[in-house]
Amino acid sequence: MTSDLGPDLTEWPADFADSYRRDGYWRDRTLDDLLRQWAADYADRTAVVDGDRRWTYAELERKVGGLAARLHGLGIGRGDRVVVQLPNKAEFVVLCFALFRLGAQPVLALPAHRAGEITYLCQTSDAVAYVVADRQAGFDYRDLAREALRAAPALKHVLVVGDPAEFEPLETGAGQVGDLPGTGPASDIALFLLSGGTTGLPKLIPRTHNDYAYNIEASARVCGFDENTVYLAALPIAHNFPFGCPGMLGTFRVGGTVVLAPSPAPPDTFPLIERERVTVTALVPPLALLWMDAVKWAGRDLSSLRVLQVGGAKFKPEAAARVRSTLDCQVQQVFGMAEGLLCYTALDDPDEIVVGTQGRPMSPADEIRVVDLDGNEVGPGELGELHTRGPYTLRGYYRAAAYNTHAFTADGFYRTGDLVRITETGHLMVEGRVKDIINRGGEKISAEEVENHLLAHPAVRDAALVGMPDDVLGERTCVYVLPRGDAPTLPDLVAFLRSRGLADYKLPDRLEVVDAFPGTGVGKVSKKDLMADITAKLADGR
Ligand code: OOB
Repeated sequence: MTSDLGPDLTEWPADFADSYRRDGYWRDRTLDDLLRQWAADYADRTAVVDGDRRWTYAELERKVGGLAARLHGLGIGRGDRVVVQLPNKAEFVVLCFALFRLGAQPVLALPAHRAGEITYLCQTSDAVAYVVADRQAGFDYRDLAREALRAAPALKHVLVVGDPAEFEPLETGAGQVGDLPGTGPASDIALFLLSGGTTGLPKLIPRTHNDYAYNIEASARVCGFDENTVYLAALPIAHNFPFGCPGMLGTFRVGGTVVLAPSPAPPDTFPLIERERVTVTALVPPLALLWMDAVKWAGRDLSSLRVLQVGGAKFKPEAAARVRSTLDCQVQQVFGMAEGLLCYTALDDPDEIVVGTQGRPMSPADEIRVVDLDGNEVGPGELGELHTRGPYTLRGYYRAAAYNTHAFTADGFYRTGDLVRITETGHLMVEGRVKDIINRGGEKISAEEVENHLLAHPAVRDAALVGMPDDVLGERTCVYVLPRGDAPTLPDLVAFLRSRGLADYKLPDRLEVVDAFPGTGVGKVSKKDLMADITAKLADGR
């Protein structure tokens, strides 16, 4: 489909699609085909563990059939978007596959998202349904649903895991399996992931069945997953990393077991690792640091853990080097993005590579270029912006034709906005970025999005959000404000942003009130100077 804003899916050019098929990257099987295959191959093995619930592959497949029938009965079908905002619960797994079966497309929101993000997602995707849990971590998602219903006219159904209040319950047990219309071709969009987005609002990333099936298949292979893999989903499962890199889906691909953790905190995860004999999990760097400390006093047996994957933000070499001595397992660095490209260090790479680089592109068909400001390729070892294209990297964001013209090169490379260098061995080292995003411990914050909200505050004439160094999170946020009249305080701004429905992780950590912004000479704020300013203040202990 194409809206006024652009196509839903920017197809790969025919010659690329042909070669991806010919070379076996795309196999024209949908994610639903894969589930059916897994249910046949691994029927009695345990697929999912969620608290006391343990489902075999056959049970999972039956529940998917039941839920798909029920959703079909509600009128949800091929090409419909469904915004899914669930914690790491078994219902999430059934729901995703039920939607795949119907050819409906989950839009994977994070539990941290609030009205600002959710209403935007429902509106932009024309979602027909929104699925939430009743209450989680002290927050009532049904309130969010009420707001979304007011803001998004296309929204017909709100389905709730737990107490539905005035909405419909999401029941994964019942449902008569009847004839269903079928998923559609594997070249269709299977799901939407969210990008950090350099402009005001997050962009929707269409991932096709073909591209995502390859994503999980190749990831599982590179990461050595097999039927003995017990994967702990500790990060929010809707994120690409635990969802499919190789994550949950990569574990299913090989008949392993996925254990869902209610949170990544050691009191929630360590007992699960001990009880389920977890072999591998994925974390962002701040959580890896926390685990390395917590293991000393936790008194839990983590000896089953073989591999700790770390990615989402730069994992410093000093920290990476400590993983083995603290957690007694191997570390694997993962540099990935919801847009596609995945780089992994190999399990048999020498220490200096595992500790000092962010790995290598996982596919022989991944094309990468490192370019200078003029778009010319730089030499080996030199710093430049990473551009990439390949069989699982998008060619365009959803309904964003104008944005796509500069997010991609004319020949279809995605401009990642990441500054990297490539070592002689072909490994990438991520050194920074050119995009205006702050990476707060793996959570991506678009400076422009927060600034736009702040401009609506009566005491803010102008605002510039920058990252400031932080030992644990890598970066936190500092907002520079030119006041209008009396200067606002940080609590004022935080309360204001909350009232506008912004997720908590986007709230600024620090405020600096100034009477002028440093310029770049072309009328733009020099964020480089602001970052230097705040870095110097922090170094002075101010
Ligand atoms: C993952 O995906 P996103 O979409 O949340 O964020 C992508 C961005 C990258 O462009 C880069 O700026 C940063 O996150 N990033 C890293 C990194 N991994 C991601 N920066 C430095 N070192 C790393 N290892 O974050 C993501 C998706 C799939 C797997 C793993 C991470």
